[in-house]
Amino acid sequence: MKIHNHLILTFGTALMLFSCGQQNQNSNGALSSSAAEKVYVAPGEQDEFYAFLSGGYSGNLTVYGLPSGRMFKEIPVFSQFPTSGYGYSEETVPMLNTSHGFVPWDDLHHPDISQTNGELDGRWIFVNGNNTPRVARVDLSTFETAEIIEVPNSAGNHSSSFITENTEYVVAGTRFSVPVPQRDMPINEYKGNFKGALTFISVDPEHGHMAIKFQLLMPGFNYDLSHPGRGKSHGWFFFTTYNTEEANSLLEVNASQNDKDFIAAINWKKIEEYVNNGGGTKMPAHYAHNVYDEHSHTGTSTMRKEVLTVDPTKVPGAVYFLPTPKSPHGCDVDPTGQYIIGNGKLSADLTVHSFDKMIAAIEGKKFDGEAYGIPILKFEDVLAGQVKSGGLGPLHTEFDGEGNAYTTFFISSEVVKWQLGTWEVLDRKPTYYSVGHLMIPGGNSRKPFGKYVVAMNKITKDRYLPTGPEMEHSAQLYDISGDKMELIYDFPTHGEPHYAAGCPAELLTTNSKKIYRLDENRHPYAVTTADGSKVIRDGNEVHVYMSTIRSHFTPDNIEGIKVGDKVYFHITNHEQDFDVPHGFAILGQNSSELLVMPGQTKTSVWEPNEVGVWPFYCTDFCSALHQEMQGYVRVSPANSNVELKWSLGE
Ligand code: CUK
Ligand code: CUA
Repeated sequence: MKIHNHLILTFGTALMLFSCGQQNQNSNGALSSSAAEKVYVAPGEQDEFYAFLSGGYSGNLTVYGLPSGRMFKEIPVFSQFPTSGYGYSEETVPMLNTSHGFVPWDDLHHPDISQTNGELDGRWIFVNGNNTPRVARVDLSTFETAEIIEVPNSAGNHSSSFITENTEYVVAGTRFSVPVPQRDMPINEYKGNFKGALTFISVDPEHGHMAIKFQLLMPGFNYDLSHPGRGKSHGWFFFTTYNTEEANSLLEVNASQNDKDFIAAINWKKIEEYVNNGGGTKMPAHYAHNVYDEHSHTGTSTMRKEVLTVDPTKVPGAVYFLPTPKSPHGCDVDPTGQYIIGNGKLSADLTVHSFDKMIAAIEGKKFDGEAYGIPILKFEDVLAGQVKSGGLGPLHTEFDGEGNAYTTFFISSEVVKWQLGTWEVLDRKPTYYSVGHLMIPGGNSRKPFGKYVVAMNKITKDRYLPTGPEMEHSAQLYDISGDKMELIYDFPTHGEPHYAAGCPAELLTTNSKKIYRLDENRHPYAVTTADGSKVIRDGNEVHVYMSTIRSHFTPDNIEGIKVGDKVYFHITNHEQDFDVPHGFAILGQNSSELLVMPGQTKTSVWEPNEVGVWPFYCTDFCSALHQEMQGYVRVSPANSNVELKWSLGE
C-alpha cells in the first residue's frame, strides 16, 4: 500500500514538472467501455443530478447534468448577460446596484443549496460575490437571481455563502480585513487596527428574503472559508483564518510565519440571543439590497443605512480560536457535525478537530492564551486526528455519507479518499491538473448522495483541443460508488469554477416553473390583453406598450418618434406555453436584446440619434414564421410634427 502511494505521488510530481508536454495519461478506466456507459445519457434521456458550478470570474452560475457533464444553462448573477438581457433590461439593472453605483461584474465562488433539517430542500441556491462584497439568492423554481444584498464593512467576501442547516443564516466572512468603518489611514498601521467582519444574513423561511442580522467584528485576520456546524454542532459556524500575523505586504512570506493559524468557532446561537436581547452596536453603513419581484418581473434597489455590529469580547462563550496548521484554506464539517477539517495548504497533513473535544475544552476552561480577548484552545485538546495524506497542498474536503472524506490536493494534483475516525488513506487518484474544489451532491449536508465526485481543476493544458492561450477550465467526474475512485469523464466548464453544489434532479424538476401566468403579471407597463397595446408620449419620453405572440409584435409600425426621444419598449410576451420566449432588438440600441419569457414583461430603452426608418425584430427563433416577426419605427427630426401613431396589419 505504501509503495503504491509512493508510485502515484511520484507520478503526480512528474506531472507537475512536465505537464506542459503532450502525454497520454488516460488511465484504463477512462477509456473502458464501462466508464462510457456510466456517463452516457442517451438522446432524450435525462441526467440523475443537477450540478451548479460557480463561474468564478464570469460572475455567473452554470448548471450541468451529472453524469453527462452537459451544460444546461448559465444563470447570470453578478454580471450583465446579453443572452437574456439580464443587467441590461430596465427591470434587471437595479439588481446590480451597489453603494459604489452600478457594478456589472463580480467573482462568484461558493454556491450552497438551501437546507431543512440539514438536508437539501432545493428551494434556493446562495452564491457570493467576492470583489464588491455581495450575496445573491437564486430561486431554483425559476433559475433566476431573485435577490442580491451587499455586505458593508467587508472586502473580498470569500468565506461565503454557506448556510446553516435550516437556512437560518447565510454567512459572509471577509477575506481582507479593512478599517471599520472605512477611513483614510496609513496601510502600515493595519496591525491591531483593521477588522474582519463576519456577517450573518438571516433568511426568511417562507420567502427567502435576506437581511443582515449582525456583523461580528473580529481581529484583522483573513477569513478564508467556512462551513456550518450540523447535527450536534448545529448553532456553531467555523471559519478558517490565515495571516494571523496581520501582515500588510508580501503576504506570501509574511503571512506564512506562524506555524499555526486558527479556525474560528462561532456560536451564532449565542450571538443571536445576545442581539435579540438588545446587544450590539448600531453603526451607520451604506449598502444596497436588491430584490426581484416575480409578479412585477422587476427588481428594486434600496439603500440601507445601518448595520448592527457585535464585539466578540462582549459575548462570553461565543467565539473561540482552534489552532490549525498551516495557513488553512478549506474548512469542512462532516455529515455528523463531529469533525471540523482544516486543510493547511502549506502542510501535508490534514488537521481534524473534534467538536466534542472542543466543547469539553471550553467547559474545562483549558485555554492557551488569547488573541484580542478571544480565548485560544489548546491544539492537542481539540485535535481528533491528523490525516497523513502523503499529498501536497490540501485545499478542500467533501463527504460521501458512508464515513469517507475526499480531499483535493492542488500541488500534487490528486483527490485522496480517507476514512473519518481512523484517518486512514484509502485511495488516491490523479487529477488533470491542479484541482481546487470538489463536489459530491449533498456533500455539504447531513445527507450526501455519494455516487460521484466532481473535481474542478485549475489547469487544463492538454486535455482538450487547444483554443489559443486560453483554455476553459476542466471538471473531472469520478465514480465513487466502489471502494476505489474511478475517473470516468472530463468536461469543460465556464469561467473559473470554485465550489459547486449538486442535488438529485427530482428535487428541482417537480417545482420547476414552466411559464409566468399572464393573469398574474403585475408589471406597471404590462399589456395583458390582445388589444391593450399603445404608445404614449410624455415630453420626450415615449412608452411603447408592446405585446408578442407567434409570430408578430403588436404594434409593428410606429411613427412620430423624434430624434432626442427616449423610447421605452415594454414587451409583454403573451405566450403561455413552456419554452416559447420572444426576443426584441432594434438597430442602434445601446444595450443588449431582451429575451422575454412567456407571461413576462421586459423593457429596453432606445435613444435614436438619426432620422430614418429603423427595423426591430425577434431574436429568438420562435416559429416557422420567426423571420416574419419584425417591425419598423419611423424617426423624424426633433422639430417635426409627424403625429404619433402605431398599427398592426394596416
Ligand atoms: S476558493 Cu477557489 S479553489 Cu474561492 Cu473556495 Cu479554494
Ligand atoms: Cu418571436 Cu422569433
